Amino acid sequence: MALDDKTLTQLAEHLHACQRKAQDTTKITDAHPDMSWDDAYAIQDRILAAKLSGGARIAGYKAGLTSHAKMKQMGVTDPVFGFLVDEFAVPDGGEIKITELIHPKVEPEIGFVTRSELRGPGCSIASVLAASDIVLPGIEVIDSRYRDFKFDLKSVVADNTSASRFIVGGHAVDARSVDLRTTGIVLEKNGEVVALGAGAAVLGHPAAAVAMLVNHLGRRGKSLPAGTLVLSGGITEAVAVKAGDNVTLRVQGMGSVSVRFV
Ligand code: 0L1
Ligand code: MG
Repeated sequence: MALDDKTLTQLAEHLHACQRKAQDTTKITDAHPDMSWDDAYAIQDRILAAKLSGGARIAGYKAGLTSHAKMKQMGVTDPVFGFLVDEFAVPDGGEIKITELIHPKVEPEIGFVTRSELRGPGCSIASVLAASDIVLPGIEVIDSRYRDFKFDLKSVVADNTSASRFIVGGHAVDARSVDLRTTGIVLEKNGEVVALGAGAAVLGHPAAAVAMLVNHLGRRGKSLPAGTLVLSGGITEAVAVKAGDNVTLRVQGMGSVSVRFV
């Protein structure tokens, strides 16, 4: 660790406050250029601890920056991982108040729900599929707390990988009954197609992102419990939204999931 305990706590409190108040900030590595990866995840852990002590429950995990389109958009080469809590969940067809967010963007994703515990290292696509119950369409709403999305990867990790809202819905299917590499998706905004792709855009197979998450947790002495939702990462680049926008994600063989920004 490059940062001391007090600094980690102060940075977590700052980023958590920015998320709750929908206020932006400069990236935290500007003031702490030596911040390490362990520091970044320690800050994220402190934000989670604050949410749990405030009554929130873990709703799942997310992998981010998992597609080449998104990596190119962000100028990075590695995925990142974050947590989802119940306060981020929005029902299928529900509304999100734009005033509660800073500069939201939506990402089309495949959600996995596990039926048995997954533990790394050594987790593979095959182990994820064997341990998965269902897969279903998911829209992730990201809302970086960093001004104008100007950040580096460590700052993004500390900021819980920009997690802010998520919506899952449509028709869940058996994870082993579909070829997720060739599963097509169409993202619509106000009835217009704004992005399209296939599951293979996520690291060759969306389950690869889940396996990387499990191996990441394993390195930190943690596992992915049975019954956990994992958003496996944007299949396309993220699309900006504003008040009045209706967003629908259609996933081949799994129906659609929608959300409205008001
Ligand atoms: O879910 C993600 O792909 C994480 C994105 C983090 C960077 C951003 O805010 O765009
Ligand atoms: Mg995402």
